[in-house]
Amino acid sequence: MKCSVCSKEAIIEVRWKGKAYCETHFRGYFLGQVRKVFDKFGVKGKICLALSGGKDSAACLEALTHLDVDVEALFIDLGIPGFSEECREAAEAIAAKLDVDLHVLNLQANYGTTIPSLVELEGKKPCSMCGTIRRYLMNKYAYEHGFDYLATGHNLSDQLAFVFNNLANVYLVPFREIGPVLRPREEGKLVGKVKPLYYLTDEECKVYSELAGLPICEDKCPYAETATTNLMKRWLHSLDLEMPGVLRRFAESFMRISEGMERDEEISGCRICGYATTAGVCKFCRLMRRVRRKSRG
Ligand code: Q46
Ligand code: ZN
Ligand code: ZN
Repeated sequence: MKCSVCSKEAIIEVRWKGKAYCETHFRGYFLGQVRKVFDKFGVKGKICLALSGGKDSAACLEALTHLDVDVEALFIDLGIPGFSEECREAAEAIAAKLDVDLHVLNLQANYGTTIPSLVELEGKKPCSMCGTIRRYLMNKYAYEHGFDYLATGHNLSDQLAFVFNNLANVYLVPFREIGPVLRPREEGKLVGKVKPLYYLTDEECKVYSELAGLPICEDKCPYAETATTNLMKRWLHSLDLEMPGVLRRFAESFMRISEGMERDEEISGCRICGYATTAGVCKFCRLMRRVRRKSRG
């Protein structure tokens, strides 16, 4: 297989474009797709990138260092034995290699709990609590430290797996978050959100992070297998092999549907912490309240 631009040996096929690329031209394509999100949606200002230590957020941070943006990274230590330490070391090594400032937030130190102790207390699915906690803490950190946008390493495959997972549960509220950019909303102290890898697949992100030689954490979270989104991802990737480009077309269709949905549900400040909620007290504060009650006895 030859590169469609320079006819050197290609390292990857980008099937939706019907093109193959060598290392240099693949990097150019990848950065072009990232730049497209910023240019198309006019995302500017100070960016806080949620760095997990995994391939996607690492690739995302590396790509952002090539753009004209002011970026810093944030790592959240969830207290998952073994896994969190490995991820934290990787995040530190990645940030050092890319010369980006890294901030670390520790769930145990700040809130006296960890994901395993929440799982024990609540007996609920770890990933949904983990998602609530990470979304809440990332937004709060970015808001309090004057960032304009919070960037996450969600790629096209993640995005679609998330939507199909919600469709499978007849849960349509997050549909309106399908696009690559969400504007800030002051009424719930919500910073803007940007997904720079929105147009890129899992495989493209993996290849990019390998080419960049980033010291990522390859360990899997011990709870990962409980996430049904992984099943969705496997299904989507097998579909994409048979129907090149179908992932991008799904994303495009979902974006159009979401544009037609009633926008901007009522958001107010949580009665306890002041951050966004549609229910008086936000999910994070409700979870912490239950944890305190249960820990007391
Ligand atoms: S860290 Fe958290 Fe993931 Fe672990 S508990 Fe689930 S959501 S799998 S990306
Ligand atoms: Zn080439
Ligand atoms: Zn709250």
